[in-house]
Amino acid sequence: PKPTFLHDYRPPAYRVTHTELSFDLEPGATRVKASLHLERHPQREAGSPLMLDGEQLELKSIAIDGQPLDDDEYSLSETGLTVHRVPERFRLDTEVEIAPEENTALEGLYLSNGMYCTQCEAEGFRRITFYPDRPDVMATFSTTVIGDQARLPVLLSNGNPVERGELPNGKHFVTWEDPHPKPCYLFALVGGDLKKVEDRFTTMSGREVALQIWVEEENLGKTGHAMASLKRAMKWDEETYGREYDLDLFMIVAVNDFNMGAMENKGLNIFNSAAVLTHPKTATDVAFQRVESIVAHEYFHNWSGNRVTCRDWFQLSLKEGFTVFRDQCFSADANSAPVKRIEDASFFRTAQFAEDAGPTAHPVRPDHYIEIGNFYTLTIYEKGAEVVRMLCNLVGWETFRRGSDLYFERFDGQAVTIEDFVSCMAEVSGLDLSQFMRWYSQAGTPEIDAYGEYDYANAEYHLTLRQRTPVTPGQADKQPLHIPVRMGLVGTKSGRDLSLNLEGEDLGTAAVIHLREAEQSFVFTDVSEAPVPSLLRGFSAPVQLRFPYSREDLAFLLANDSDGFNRWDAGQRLAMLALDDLIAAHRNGVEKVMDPRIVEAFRALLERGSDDKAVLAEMLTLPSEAYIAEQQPLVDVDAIHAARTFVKQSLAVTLRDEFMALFEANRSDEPYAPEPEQIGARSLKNVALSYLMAIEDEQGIELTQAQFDADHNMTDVRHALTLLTHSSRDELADPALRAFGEKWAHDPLVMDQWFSLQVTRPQADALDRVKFLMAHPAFSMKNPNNIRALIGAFANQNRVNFHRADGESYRLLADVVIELNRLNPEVAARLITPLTRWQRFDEARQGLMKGELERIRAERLSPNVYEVVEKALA
Ligand code: B3K
Ligand code: ZN
Repeated sequence: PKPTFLHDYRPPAYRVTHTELSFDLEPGATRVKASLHLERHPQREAGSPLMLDGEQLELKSIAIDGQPLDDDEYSLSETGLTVHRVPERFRLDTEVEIAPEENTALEGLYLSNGMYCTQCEAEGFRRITFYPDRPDVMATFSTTVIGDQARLPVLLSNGNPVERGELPNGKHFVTWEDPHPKPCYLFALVGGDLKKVEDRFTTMSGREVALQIWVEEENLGKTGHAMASLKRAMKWDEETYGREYDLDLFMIVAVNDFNMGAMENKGLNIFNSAAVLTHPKTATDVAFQRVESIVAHEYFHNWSGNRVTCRDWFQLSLKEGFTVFRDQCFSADANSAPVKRIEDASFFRTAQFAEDAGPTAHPVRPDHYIEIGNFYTLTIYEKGAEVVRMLCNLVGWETFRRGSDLYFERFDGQAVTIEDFVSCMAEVSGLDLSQFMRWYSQAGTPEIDAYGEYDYANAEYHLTLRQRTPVTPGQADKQPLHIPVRMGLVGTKSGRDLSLNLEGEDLGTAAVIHLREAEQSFVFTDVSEAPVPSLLRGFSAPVQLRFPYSREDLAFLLANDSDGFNRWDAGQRLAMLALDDLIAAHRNGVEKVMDPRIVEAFRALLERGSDDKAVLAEMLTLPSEAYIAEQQPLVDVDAIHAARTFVKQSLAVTLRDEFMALFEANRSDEPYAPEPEQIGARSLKNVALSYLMAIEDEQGIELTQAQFDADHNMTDVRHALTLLTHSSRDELADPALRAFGEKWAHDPLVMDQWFSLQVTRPQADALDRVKFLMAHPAFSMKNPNNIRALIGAFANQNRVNFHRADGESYRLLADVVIELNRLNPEVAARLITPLTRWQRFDEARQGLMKGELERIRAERLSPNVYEVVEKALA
């Protein structure tokens, strides 16, 4: 496979102005007829051949302007079709046969649980018909879907239904028209036996929109939250961005087999059922919140992605970074804003930092790829969102909104670039954003080393920031970035934010300073008392910040920082210092001793309480093993696990009564609602319970068992079952697991949770459980949710067992990847991730991990898996 390069971009030789499709969904012989209205691109020379993408298609007929082509007038290859000579404007008619029944890659047209559905982004449409499968070709679509009336009573596509009728042999058809020009990656089709839930939304200009969620009959009772989220998202986008929906119908369809969360096809979003279905008895608070944010994300794409789309796939973050930023702000408004920021930043610092430090690191706008399907990454999505957030913070919300209006107005109906977006922001703000653009081209996490000194005699505070971006594959030279650092100086006497006077300018008590040089000093004057600096408030830039804080400084910030995010971060940093010592002690075989300052800081937190329970729950949660590992020079999974367990147990022993009181104070029999107040209380109660279970406190065990038995809602039941399963009390866990597994055997989304919580248990039998559960009737290698819940959860969340010294877990993962490479390359490539991080481990594990990567490399590989493995072994 050969890479595609950004610098090779050229507009297409021919564009499609209108596309007519007709699908005959016949088992074993699905036929697709396409009529493409084509014309030469004005910027391209006359006489170019017409090249269309196409894979796994059997061509049945081809004609230009009604004239069938002779065999020597075109040629076919594995990847497409070339017509050697074509007119300036013409109609191309083709007919192909495809095999959705055999499509296990879940790209193009495939079957999920007996229903036909599509996934075309990024390059799936070429598995449906011959077409210029690139986002800068935008056409209106008219689609007729034909199917068996009994088996496929519902036939959907983009836009509005304009005609329907009966056909011979028990078939029927529906014709759909989508008036908005779109790239083919936004095409969608669904055919199946589905039922709908319907609602309405009146737009800001008074138009009525019908909202439909289509599901299998047994799931009709699980759509309420998605529908409510959709309506909130529509309203929010009108109020916040002035964006109105543009069709009379908006549909969501839930399917069980889906490679990702969901897809923003025009007017017909297709969702992984895990990202749309909820019920208090089957979905946790986390799942409810995930559904809310994904429904919103896909809806927001209607403007940021569909109306204004990407010129080429290198610009993917143009739509994804912006849309993630939009969904993050939506969720922050709908829930607790500080806790949303803590969750996002904490996930980012764990997972995106790791990606940026590994062999697959790439810029927010990559400059080459082999398989674009490998670039739906945390860097494109989450780092892309952080970059947009920085832009917003740099220019201020009102100006950002004007820039966004300008962008949508100027580029409506076009396929554009990241420069086009940033230039709108530069234009409305008057700022020079040229240095800022480096955020898009430079990979790697910038590191900032900060030093501060208080000059008593002159009442000055001197802050020095030094930035450096580490080398990443293919990028040896790094330039300084433009980094906004939001900060305050917290007076050690008053505990208050001091006024910031920087070079004669009064910045109030909180400000953003701009780091542009490799090293820069900032002198604050009239600093009335010795301060502790609070830096990078709200995680104002996606960087790793180091400052030589003492434990007293951190305990002070934890208690006094006016910025909620940095209060949380101070607690995390404090815990990290203690964990570092304990990891070293474990490695050196020295007795572990708990730092009393940590215990006191936690006691203070518990005594003080908080208005925002969800924030307090975050503050009481220790850094994850994955995050701790990210902060270590060499990852020792056993030492990390032992150290973290030790801290947790020490806190639980000393603060046992406090945790018990916290648990009691936050239980409730109220009917379940996925609302911020309730979610916060449940988190806090469940965090308390997990401390009690860390020491297997007898009363704690009883409470856990009772919480499981009470069966009040899935958040509580799952948490209790997880605590039992991860404890040493198999005599309690086993019957509970059995009862749960039997009760929910019919519900795939609950069975996925049952898989995950078992394979993440720390006990040494976890790998055996993985193997055992892979043979369970509810598990299928063809279902991506099953793969993620069982194999993915084990490899990414059970660090001690995945990194077993005998390498048996690496072997299992490689076996699964090899099998999936044939079945579903996109999911296979993603599953390799933990093996690509071999550099971070000791030599023995490095050898074992590389050995497995080499074993994978020896197979006949899909481009997806090939690209990842090559990078990992480079
Ligand atoms: N745009 C889709 C992702 C498609 C991934 C294809 N391999 C979902 C989203 O970001 O909204
Ligand atoms: Zn998206």
